[in-house]
Amino acid sequence: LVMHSRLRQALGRDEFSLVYQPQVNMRTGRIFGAEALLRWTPRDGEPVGPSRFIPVAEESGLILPIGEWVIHEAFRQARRWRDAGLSMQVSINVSGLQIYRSDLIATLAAAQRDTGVPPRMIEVELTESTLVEDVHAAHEVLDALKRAGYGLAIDDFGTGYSSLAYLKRFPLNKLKIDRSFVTDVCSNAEDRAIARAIIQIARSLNLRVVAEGVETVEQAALLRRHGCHEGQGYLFGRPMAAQDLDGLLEARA
Ligand code: G
Ligand code: G
Ligand code: NA
Ligand code: MN
Repeated sequence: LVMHSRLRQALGRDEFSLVYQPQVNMRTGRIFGAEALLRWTPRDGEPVGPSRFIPVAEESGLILPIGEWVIHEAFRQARRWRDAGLSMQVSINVSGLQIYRSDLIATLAAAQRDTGVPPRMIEVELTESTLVEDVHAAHEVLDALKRAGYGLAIDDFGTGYSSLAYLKRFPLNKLKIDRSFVTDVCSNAEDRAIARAIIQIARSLNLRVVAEGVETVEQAALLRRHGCHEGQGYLFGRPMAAQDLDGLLEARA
């Protein structure tokens, strides 16, 4: 309850920010994009982690205005990278409420108009559980996203309650292998089998596949050997302020 009322004021007090975690091509090592991750630092307090405040924002509906701010801010950053001559795709996390209780397409279109960033530079990340809440409604929104030219990634793949049928039905571009399968991918045969199976499903459906939570060169090498296209994790970079990522991009250029 206390957090709820503090969250309600947070947008007006400018307490949110986005950090960006690099995503790399496993073969070339090139940073081609970044996932935008929301941070909340109340003026009069310590930073609050998203795993604590996002559930509260979702239950209260505050995720709708907050999510709208995230979309506009992510587009503005994509625009800055574009103006700097950098080709960076920006991934945006979207909650179920934004799909089912708001006009996500209109919000994206407004941010697109404001910034001039082409939709192909933006990717929307959704979880499996979000998709299966209302398959019919999700389908309409996802088809519209696809028609508008946005990328579509399934986050935390393999952890939700879902059927493989939606892989065929929904217009997806990418699967993100959940970190829980990556952490022990080198030492645990079951995790390795699951990671390989996800990579194979993705590749045979012509989807891109990215491994989350890559922390070691051994994990990266194994996943690359099994055909994983992309990686994200502390090995390549932590979630960081955009200007710090700029430094990383310059150092690599
Ligand atoms: O870095 P990390 O602690 O940021 O992320 C924790 C969780 O919060 C992840 O599951 C991530 O998907 C989620 N998350 C981060 N930023 C956003 C956001 O802008 N919107 C939504 N809906 N979820 C987010
Ligand atoms: O959207 P998603 O649920 O995938 O959020 C990603 C979460 O994973 C964020 O909280 C981010 O900070 C965290 N994360 C990203 N890379 C790593 C990593 O290499 N190791 C660990 N332990 N966590 C990571
Ligand atoms: Na995500
Ligand atoms: Mn994830």
